[in-house]
Amino acid sequence: MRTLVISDLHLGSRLGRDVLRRPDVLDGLLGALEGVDRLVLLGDTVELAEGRPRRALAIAEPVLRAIGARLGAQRDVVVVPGNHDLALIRPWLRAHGGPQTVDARLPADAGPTLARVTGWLAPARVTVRYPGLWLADGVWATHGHYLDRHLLPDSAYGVTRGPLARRPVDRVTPRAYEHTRRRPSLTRAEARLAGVLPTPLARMAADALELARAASMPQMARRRTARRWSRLTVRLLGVQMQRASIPAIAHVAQRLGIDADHVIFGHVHRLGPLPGDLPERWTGPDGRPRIHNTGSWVYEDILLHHAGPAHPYWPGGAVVVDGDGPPRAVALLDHLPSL
Ligand SMILES: [Mn+2]
Repeated sequence: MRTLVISDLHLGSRLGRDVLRRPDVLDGLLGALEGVDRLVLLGDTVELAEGRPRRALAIAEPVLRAIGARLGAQRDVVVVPGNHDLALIRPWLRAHGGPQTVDARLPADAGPTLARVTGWLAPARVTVRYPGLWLADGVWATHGHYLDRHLLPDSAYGVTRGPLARRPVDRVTPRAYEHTRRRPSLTRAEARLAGVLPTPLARMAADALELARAASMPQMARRRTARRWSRLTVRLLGVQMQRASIPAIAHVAQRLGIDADHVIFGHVHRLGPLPGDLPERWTGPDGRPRIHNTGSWVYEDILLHHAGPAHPYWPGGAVVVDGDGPPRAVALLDHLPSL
């Protein structure tokens, strides 16, 4: 059983950084489905947080139809919403008060927009899971936006009062991470900026948020790629948020009571671990679980800054889960020298 996990397609994003709308990039993904039994879309598949869902869905439709057609009726695709496409399952979340388990299975028509998206993926066999799913024994995958709750001061989320305020050893259900109404949310701030600012300012805001996300992930060993990063990027990386995302996602898994050897997430758009990454930085406390990131399918100017592949922020990342071996990060678009 071979599973290919991709995330953060952000199809239909206002700034057009979603590379899968390009035919040559889509061909690269379709080619990579050869020999794959199951495709997991691990969140932020469609950009529904920027306040222009009709346009985003119109751009997503042909891409998702092509993926469904290539998979065919004998293969599976799993849709796991993230923070930018949470609108797909909002009717279900409201009706159920949030997921009660870490791998809830939702009906493919749990909301009108979800029904359209899952319909486009036909004839592939579509299932919808949230907030994550077990891909194999000891391998759990989730989009990863729950980690945002551990990046900001707890008081910003009212965490000092709710169930997340209890001692770190206490277990919580995913519902504890869903209840953010009337509280600050990175996603909401991001969406508002992207939706209302004039394009040049929206671009700056998107860049700043990409930098913030990047700053929360480890850098590669300097010799391999760091010198290719812009000086500004390097300076902004590595201060307050550096290396915060991996401990935060490990913390999420611990709070949810997930006993995994491997946790796969997306959300921060940083493919890894790659050769040149320090393995000890890609784990939870005491070396378990090992953490893997799926990268993204968006082109982020400020992070790439004239760099080409191979680069941890080059679009086209994926994680392969295959048999009994550990999950491994793969780059599917390194054959495209420019995007
Ligand atoms: Mn996300």
